[in-house]
Amino acid sequence: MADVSVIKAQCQMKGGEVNGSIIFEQKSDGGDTKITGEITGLQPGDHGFHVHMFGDLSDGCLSAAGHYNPHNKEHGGPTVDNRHVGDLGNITAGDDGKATIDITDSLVSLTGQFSVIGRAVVVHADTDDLGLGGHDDSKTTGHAGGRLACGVIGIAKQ
Ligand SMILES: [Cu+2]
Ligand SMILES: [Zn+2]
Repeated sequence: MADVSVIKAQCQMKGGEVNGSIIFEQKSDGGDTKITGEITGLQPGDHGFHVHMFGDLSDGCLSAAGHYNPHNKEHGGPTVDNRHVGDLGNITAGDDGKATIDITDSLVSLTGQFSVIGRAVVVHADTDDLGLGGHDDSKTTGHAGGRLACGVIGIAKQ
């Protein structure tokens, strides 16, 4: 039997005013991934928070393209079955513009065929409506608006 270790990845979010640091941790034999960290410089309130397809920031956060969606699902909230793998819902900034992130997710993985390592995290200007808002883009982006900051998920020291 192989030893079970913890896989650790990190993401530095950069966007001018908005910056942050996120840590991902998962056991090497799979299971839930813990996502923790902090983003500062936000407007108070909820902001969409997703893993996007590409770790390509050559054209800023735009070249990260759409939400990471290897199973061809609709956009949704983190607790429903019909969601993109990258759909982590919202993070909430306080009056000081700081959002503390503490998410446990069953689909975001650091290992296997659908690993998110090398992909990008994006935080948005607006609230993710979790697919329920009835806007043209609710079922694709959660109507979360512009991209404030992004970063590539990279392997961290274990
Ligand atoms: Cu996004
Ligand atoms: Zn999505």
